[in-house]
Amino acid sequence: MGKKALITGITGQDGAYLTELLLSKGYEVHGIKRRSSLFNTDRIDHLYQDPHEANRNLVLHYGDLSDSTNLIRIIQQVQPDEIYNLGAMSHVKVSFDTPEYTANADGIGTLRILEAIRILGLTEKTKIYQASTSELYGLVQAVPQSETTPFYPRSPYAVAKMYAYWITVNYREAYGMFACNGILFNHESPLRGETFVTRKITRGTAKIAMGLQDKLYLGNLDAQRDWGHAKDYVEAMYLILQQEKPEDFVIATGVTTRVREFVRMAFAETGIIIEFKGEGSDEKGYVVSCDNPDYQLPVGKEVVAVDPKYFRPTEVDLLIGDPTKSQTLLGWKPKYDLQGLVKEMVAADLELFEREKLLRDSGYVIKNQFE
Ligand code: NDP
Ligand code: GDR
Repeated sequence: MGKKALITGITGQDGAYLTELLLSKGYEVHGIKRRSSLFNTDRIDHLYQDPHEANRNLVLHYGDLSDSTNLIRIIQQVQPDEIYNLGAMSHVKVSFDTPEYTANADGIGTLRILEAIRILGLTEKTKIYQASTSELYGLVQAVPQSETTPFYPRSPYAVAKMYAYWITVNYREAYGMFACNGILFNHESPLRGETFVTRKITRGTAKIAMGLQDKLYLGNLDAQRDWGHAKDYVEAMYLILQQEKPEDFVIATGVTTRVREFVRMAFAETGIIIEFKGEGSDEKGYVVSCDNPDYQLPVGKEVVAVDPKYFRPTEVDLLIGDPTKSQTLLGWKPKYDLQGLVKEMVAADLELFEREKLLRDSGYVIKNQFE
């Protein structure tokens, strides 16, 4: 019989790629989804199986990381071999607006899962993967950041994830549980949430090229991130739980890039070359040339501007990971580089907005897009 996995956050970017991966390996996958007033399963709809079908290998359960009773019930029912705890309020900027909720879901939520395993007597059976983050490094102490670099979290999100990191380590040491942290650096894809910077940029680029948006407003263009592809990173999650010994791993590409450069690369994918002028809040991006006959952007047009409302009260300036341990022990190596990632994301957003344009041209109303 195949293994059973339970994924919290199955409706998110990583949840969707991980579900595909585990199904392809013969797992029976169970996922926890939150009740919402609109359908929230877009990313996994292609994997959906009618609940009336026999022998389903993908099953969704309503639940929430803030509700222990529900977590205990689902874990008891499923008896998973592996739990991937990906559920979280995952937006760093939004965590400054909802700090208590973020602590509850991202910090205590992890404790609830660990306690559920203990209460149910599953400490020998169930392995757990905790979605830790490079945001733990926060204010730069040393680069590149590895498993031994000290933490200095810089947001309510990062502080909540720091609690989750240490409670995972503590349950491993105290109760001998197979509990591991994957300290993952930023990873993106066409499924990335629309308000994270890479997706905001690729969506904005596509809409500006197609004449559906005038300008892209961003925050700190100087921030440096180590960006990888989510598809590569869910492979690492899986590998971490297949090791002999439970350990924590940094997953990163080892290459860092500024937000400004990501913007340039995205526009270049559409044949539009831009340059930046000015500094700080006055910095702007202008069209230098446009060699794509489909897009009519005049040279000199201002397409990017800074809006300080996107600045964070405390920022993480530089992230660059050292993946030596994961490469050596897990044999993990990313298949995508940044150029390939940007190419795929821009292509997907161009296709998305071709469809939206068609709807708009046919008189349908397009939904509001909040950033
Ligand atoms: P997403 O924001 O795309 O997905 C988050 C998921 O968590 C969604 O399924 C969401 O449900 C669910 N969720 C949110 N709050 C709760 C809650 N209270 N109870 C149960 N589920 C909840 O994040 P990613 O897929 O990008 O990231 C996955 C995990 O990895 C997160 O924990 C994130 O913090 C962490 N991480 C991500 C990195 C990245 O670069 N992507 C890097 C390092 C760590 P809904 O769809 O209903 O909103
Ligand atoms: P991050 O990702 O905070 O690193 O967290 P995000 O894409 O939100 O920001 C990356 C950097 O870009 C700067 N930035 C902007 N960010 C957003 N969202 N919107 C803007 O307009 C904008 N302009 C500039 C930010 O200031 C920041 O420096 C992500 C999440 O997936 C976390 O859950 C995860 O833990 C970390 O990555 C690793």
